[in-house]
Amino acid sequence: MAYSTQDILNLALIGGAGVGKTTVAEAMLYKAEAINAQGNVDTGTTASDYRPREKSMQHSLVPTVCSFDCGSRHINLIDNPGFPDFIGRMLAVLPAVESVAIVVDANLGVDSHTMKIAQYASDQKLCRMVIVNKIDAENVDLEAITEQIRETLGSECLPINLPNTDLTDVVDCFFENSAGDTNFSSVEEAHEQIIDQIVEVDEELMALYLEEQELPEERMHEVFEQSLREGHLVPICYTSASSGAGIEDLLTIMTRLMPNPTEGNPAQFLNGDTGTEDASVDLSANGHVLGHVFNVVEDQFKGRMALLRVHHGTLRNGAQLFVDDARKAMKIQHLTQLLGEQQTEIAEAVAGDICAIPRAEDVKYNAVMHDSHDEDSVRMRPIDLPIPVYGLAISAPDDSNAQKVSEALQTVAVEDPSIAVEHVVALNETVLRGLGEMHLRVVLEELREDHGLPIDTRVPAIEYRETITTSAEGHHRHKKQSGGAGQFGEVYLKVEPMPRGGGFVFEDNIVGGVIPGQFIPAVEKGILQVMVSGAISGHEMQDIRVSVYDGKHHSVDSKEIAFVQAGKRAFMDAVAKARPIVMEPIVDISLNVPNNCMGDVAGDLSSMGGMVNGSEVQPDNSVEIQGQAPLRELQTYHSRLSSVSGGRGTYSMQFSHYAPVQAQLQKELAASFQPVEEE
Ligand SMILES: Nc1nc2c(ncn2[C@@H]2O[C@H](COP(=O)(O)OP(=O)(O)OP(=O)(O)O)[C@@H](O)[C@H]2O)c(=O)[nH]1
Ligand SMILES: [Mg+2]
Repeated sequence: MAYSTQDILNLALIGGAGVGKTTVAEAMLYKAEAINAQGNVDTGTTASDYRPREKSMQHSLVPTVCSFDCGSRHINLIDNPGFPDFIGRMLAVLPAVESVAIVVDANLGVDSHTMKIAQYASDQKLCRMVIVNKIDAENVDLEAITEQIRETLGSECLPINLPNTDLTDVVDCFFENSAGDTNFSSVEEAHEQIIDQIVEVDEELMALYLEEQELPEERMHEVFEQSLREGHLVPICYTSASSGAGIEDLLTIMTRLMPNPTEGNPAQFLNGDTGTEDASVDLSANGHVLGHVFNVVEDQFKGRMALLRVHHGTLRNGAQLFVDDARKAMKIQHLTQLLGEQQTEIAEAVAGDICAIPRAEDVKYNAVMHDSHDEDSVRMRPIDLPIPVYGLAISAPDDSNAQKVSEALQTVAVEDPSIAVEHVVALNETVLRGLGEMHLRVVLEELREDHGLPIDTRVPAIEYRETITTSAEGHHRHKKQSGGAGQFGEVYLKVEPMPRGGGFVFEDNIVGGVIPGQFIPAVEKGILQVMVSGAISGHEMQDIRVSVYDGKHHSVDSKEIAFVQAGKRAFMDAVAKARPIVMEPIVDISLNVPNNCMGDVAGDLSSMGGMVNGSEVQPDNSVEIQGQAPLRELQTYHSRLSSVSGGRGTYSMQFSHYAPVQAQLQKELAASFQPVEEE
């Protein structure tokens, strides 16, 4: 079907694990006749969960694009993983869509994870709808769940259809105002609530409505879209993806009401080398091509495929595109549209569309692809992705595989924005970091099984940091006379603590050239050596301002090496007087545990020097706990939580901040530190 920007609907299914996103996607694809038979997650036959590991785990692990036509619309539906550990993968696709459907399990309602991701969608200014799925399940109380959705996600959530009395179908409350007995509330009440809500975004229309008690038909669509855009209306609809109830109505709502790319809020691009200036992109199908890579998929046989959302212009097969600020263009060949695993080559993708670019070896997640150097500095406004902290030190058991393991790790990091691979030089350790135990387990399984790589793991060393807590002055005179030429350099400096995140600031406050300008970089170099290797415990230093304000030089003996040494020693002298401390990473941890072990889990957390900041009983009688604890104690938390919760607890964590370690630990770290002396 030929389609234009106005026909496109980009929508991401988001929500917790197991709520039925993949099954809803499957039911929609089947209803729209995009697939011949409705598959099932339990038998591993869905279009979306096609990867072997998704089939064996019966959970989605990677976002999957399913593009299909329905009526006059071209729908790009993105099914996402629901596990909190994979939240980074889900968040990364949000800049590609105008709308999200938050899927809620009719049995369980909204939990804190769902609230969190719904908040992300709202912060991204995406149009939202809610799908209450599994209405066929036993003993569901849909009225109570609807109330809970409105309490947790906002009173702007309003039913746009209602389940019928025996929950085998739904009754439309918006288009036809059709008759039919409903499970709760009434068609008239739901209809009126929606109309009352949408007229609020337009004062003139509101006045007209109050006068005539009716809305002009031709204005209805426009105010509905405005309400979605402003987050003033979040329609709720009901489905049973397994029985098919409500699926046809869901498709009708999506095709008739959910925004096309020009009706949603525009993606937020930045321009300029500083990355602060807004760059508006107007979705015109003419002119320069500009797209954003929201996901990258590695296939060990087919290579890397970049998933691109076109934001401007029309991308044609064979076009030449620049990747970010690269000078050389890459030729786009085999432009593709995806329906799960199925790939269909297409001739072009218009502004607003989502497509895939195979053999995109040099393209990374978040790249901007464009066909004119005018757009070299355009970037997507960064989304606030969680910082991965759960780490495992990785090594190959033998040297022959070391290179392959290292390459495979880089590949994994390209696919998932919440995976970080870092080489800690000081410890000579390669550390793979993710959001939790399951996250890394899945990634390591992929490496071991799919790539056939033997990989050893162990608990990584903690990356402590050093800083100072007060201002102090330091001085060093470096003087050396060894046979012929001598070395001379003298430095006076002052150190000051900076707020967390301040990094390192170096100020040259020398007057009268007492240290000649050409030696200042040498002084800074000496100081940086200590900043990197640490002064008291062998860990990197941070949040320090250094001002070099006096010194001496010698016309013959002053040389770079002398000022490096003088800078280094003067800095160490100042740090020693500035009450240095060692800090450790503290993480935010979210736990879900059975209610009856809440006390044990909280007690265990506090025995590790952590604390509970809040807890909430969930509809399934589990408890969500939010807390903080030192990463040092959480490195092997998986087995610990497993024993306290009888194997039924789950958790994920992300970096929060650095905090001082206790005095005893600082003493131990300092005692085991042996600075390398070089003169
Ligand atoms: N009774 C009932 N079961 C359903 C329904 N929809 C899905 N399920 C079942 O619920 C389980 C989870 O469904 P999925 O579609 O995999 O859920 P998901 O949200 O994609 O889960 P993740 O991929 O882990 O995020 C499967 O066993 C489905 O068969 C429904 O409407 N009614
Ligand atoms: Mg799924």
